[in-house]
Amino acid sequence: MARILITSAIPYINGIKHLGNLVGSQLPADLYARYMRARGAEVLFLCATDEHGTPAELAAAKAGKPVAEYCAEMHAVQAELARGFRLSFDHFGRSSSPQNHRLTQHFAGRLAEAGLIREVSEKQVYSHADGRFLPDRYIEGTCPNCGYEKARGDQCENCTKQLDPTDLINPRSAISGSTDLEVRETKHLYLRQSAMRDQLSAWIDSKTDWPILTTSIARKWLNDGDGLQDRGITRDLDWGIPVRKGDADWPGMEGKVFYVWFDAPIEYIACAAEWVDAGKGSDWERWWRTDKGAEDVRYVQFMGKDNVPFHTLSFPATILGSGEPWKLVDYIKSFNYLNYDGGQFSTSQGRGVFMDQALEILPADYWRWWLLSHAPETSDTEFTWEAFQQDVNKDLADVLGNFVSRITKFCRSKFGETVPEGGAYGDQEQALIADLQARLDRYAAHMDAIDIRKAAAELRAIWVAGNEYLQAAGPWTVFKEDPARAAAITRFALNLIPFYAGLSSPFIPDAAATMAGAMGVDPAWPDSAVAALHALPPGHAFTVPEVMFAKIADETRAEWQARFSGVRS
Ligand code: B3M
Ligand code: ZN
Repeated sequence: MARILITSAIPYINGIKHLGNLVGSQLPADLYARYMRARGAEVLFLCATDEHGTPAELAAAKAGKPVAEYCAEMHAVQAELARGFRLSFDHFGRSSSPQNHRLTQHFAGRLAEAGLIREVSEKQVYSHADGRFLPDRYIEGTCPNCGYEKARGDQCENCTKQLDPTDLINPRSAISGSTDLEVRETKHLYLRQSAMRDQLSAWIDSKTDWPILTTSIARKWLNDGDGLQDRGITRDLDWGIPVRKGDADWPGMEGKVFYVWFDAPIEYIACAAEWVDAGKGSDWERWWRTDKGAEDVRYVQFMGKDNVPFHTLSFPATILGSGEPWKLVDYIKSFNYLNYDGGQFSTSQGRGVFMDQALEILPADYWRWWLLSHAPETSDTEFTWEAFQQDVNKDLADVLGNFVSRITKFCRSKFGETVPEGGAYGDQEQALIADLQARLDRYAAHMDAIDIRKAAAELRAIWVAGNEYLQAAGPWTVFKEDPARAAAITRFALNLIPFYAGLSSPFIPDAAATMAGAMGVDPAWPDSAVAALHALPPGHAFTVPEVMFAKIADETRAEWQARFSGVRS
């Protein structure tokens, strides 16, 4: 049995994710996890909240809460939304977990022993009023280049010039506004990624089957400018994983924490340990250690393109540098951006539709279907309300929902709520079986390759084929002349419902459960089209399901469009 480890990029804790975030990692990861389980693979699907860093501290301060409390609350909120979208994580962990503390400190210790860490003295801005060092982007002042008064310490938004905080005229803290700042000397740890350049480069070169989007970003960072830069992995913050060398203190690093991007990917591993400690599994090392059973695991990661450098270079540098037999990723599926109605989704500006809002107005399946069938795989794509309304109404209501409703209602009225007997399948049915078998094979091939839009297009075509069959066979007309033949058509069409449920389940799990439930079966992946279409015997009882998908009316669409046109308050 195939064993597949699947991780989604772990969402930041500071706020609810928008639909662009969702379609860029968690949702496609869930699609793949559901598909692989349906195909009989043993799957471990992990995600977590990414809880460290300045943004988490600031969001907690804004909410007027201690940061640990804020993170615990927001974790619960995100977990609930994940359930709402039917994200089938085996565990939804937390990067602030004790397991991640231990593992992160362990990796740092191993890297130090391997000579891959160097200490660097830096000058950094300290704010007396805030009682803390300020990251570059939390210092504001006047741009020396263009005079813009709200330039950030890392870059001027107005003229795009890259800046150092000390370049700013009249610098102040972006947190408190205080100008009582001082440049202080501070010591940090750097991971010597540059020493691993050849090893990483060879590893990336060996990944000939990866999406171009993934490898092109990795190569750009490997080869740009001076090549792979060493990277600071510690910060002067209160909230985070204390800098330690395994179990031991790290002299000179007291009071410092690891950089959020150092510990966040390690949470992929820690999350498996959390899964075991939560009593959901018995052995996490057989997923993560190639000396303990993970050598035959296929590990697939999902993420937005902005996260690719950290997963193709930094995290592999941590793993390889440890010198221990940890599992490296086998395949990285990355995504471009989903834009929103003529602009970008933006968390900081509250622009677009956020996960909680989406579930307030429609059930998960509508969003899952539209987002996945428009996944930004080869280029950025755009969400518009018109496209959403049109596609959902057509694919889900007119094609799939209508098919299920029409045939179950027709059967109920003419033959009752059991699969009718009599009549024989003929050329029309043979032709459809052949067509569906070819489509089933193509659909499975696209899903295996994680070609999501192509898979969605094939699934849609499978739904359409059933609808066209029913239209052409016309049991309602045939019934008048030849009730036995009408019974055969009806039986065949009813058999399409569990077939559709099995195939559709990774995309629209709730509707699939409704379809299968109405037919008195569990959604299951079909062995073949011909077997599936003979599965429900005459006499098998069924029920007419409730309306599966309501159409979105023009007025409703306009209302939503207006409601979400501005900025979230
Ligand atoms: N939290 C960024 C993001 O949500 C970051 C991903 C971490 S993956 C280890 O886009
Ligand atoms: Zn400027």
